[in-house]
Amino acid sequence: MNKIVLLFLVFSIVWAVPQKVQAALLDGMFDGIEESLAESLEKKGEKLTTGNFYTDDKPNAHGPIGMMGEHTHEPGEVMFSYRFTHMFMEGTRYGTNNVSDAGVVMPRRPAPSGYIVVPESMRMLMHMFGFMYGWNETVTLTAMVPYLTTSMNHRTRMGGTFTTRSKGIGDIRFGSLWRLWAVEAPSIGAHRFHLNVAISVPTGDIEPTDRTPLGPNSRLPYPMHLGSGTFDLYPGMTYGGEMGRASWGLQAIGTLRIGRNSNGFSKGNAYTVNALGACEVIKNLLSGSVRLSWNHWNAYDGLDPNIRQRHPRNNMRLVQTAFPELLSGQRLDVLFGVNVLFPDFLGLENRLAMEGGMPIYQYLDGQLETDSIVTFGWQALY
Ligand SMILES: [Cu+2]
Repeated sequence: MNKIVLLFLVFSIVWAVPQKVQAALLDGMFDGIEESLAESLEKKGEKLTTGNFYTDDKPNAHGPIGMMGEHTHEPGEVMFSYRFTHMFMEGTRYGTNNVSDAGVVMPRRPAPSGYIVVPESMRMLMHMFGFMYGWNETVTLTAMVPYLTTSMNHRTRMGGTFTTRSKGIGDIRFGSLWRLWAVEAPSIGAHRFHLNVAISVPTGDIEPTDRTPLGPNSRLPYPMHLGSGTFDLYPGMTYGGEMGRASWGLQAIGTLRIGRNSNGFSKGNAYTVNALGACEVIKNLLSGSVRLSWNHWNAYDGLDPNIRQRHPRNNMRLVQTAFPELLSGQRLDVLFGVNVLFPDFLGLENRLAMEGGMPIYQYLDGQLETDSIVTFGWQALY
């Protein structure tokens, strides 16, 4: 019951509260800055434009496809998108060091060693269906539905191997983007700011099961879960700049868990900071991008008592992924992307994009390290 009330509240804030405001939220807040800017531009014979969030016919008018909520829409615009993401993890990392599989299962003390099983690699595939709608001059509404497929390969101390799998719908996310402020002129380029507000609903499975050496229906450890089990808030802020063929951007988004889930734990809070630069390589057709993505996530609070940590007979520690206090980390990814904008077809603007990269810095507490992330995407605008 509480969850229904909470859900209603959040929907009101994220989706319903947006009134018919016909301007960027902070219009008029920076009159002083705008006036002095306009004055100095006038001396160069230029005119300052405020409140324009629209970029015409540019492949880099949208950010790299691996990013979310980096662009807003004009009133009445509808966009559907499909993304396919492949993430590959291999090898265990303690701090910034790699530890061999043999090192993880070595029966010596203290940690990092002494597990019965070591995960060798993990693959995560995600299909993400997205929807965006420009409600008015200020607010763009968003919705995202992910479908996940994961698999993890393990090796036991005795040398045996086994694979566990989980798949299903993830946590559905509803959000809104609020235009704050925008200025532009030929010599200073365009500078746009918007607010990101989103909430996810715990639709993803936090009790996936599969066959393991413990039995045919063992509850799988935390990295195989398809959702967080909690309602999560994603507050953030995005800045986008543009001048000639170049564009750039900065975005910070937090992940805040509300309470604990039905199994008595919560994933850690997290935040992401993205910095990107892009260039229109072929006019109105193709752009390239480079993005740095900093990710920081805290360890879990609490644990699921039905996820076995120790062997029922000899009480030895089973596997690192069953210890949620070790699931924190930091990662800096570098990603290269391409956006292609197709000419209008049947009134639809179609875009194809790809982005891929790898971490250049990674700090983990004895967990599988990420090796590569690749995203393909299609966006159709009406
Ligand atoms: Cu869009």
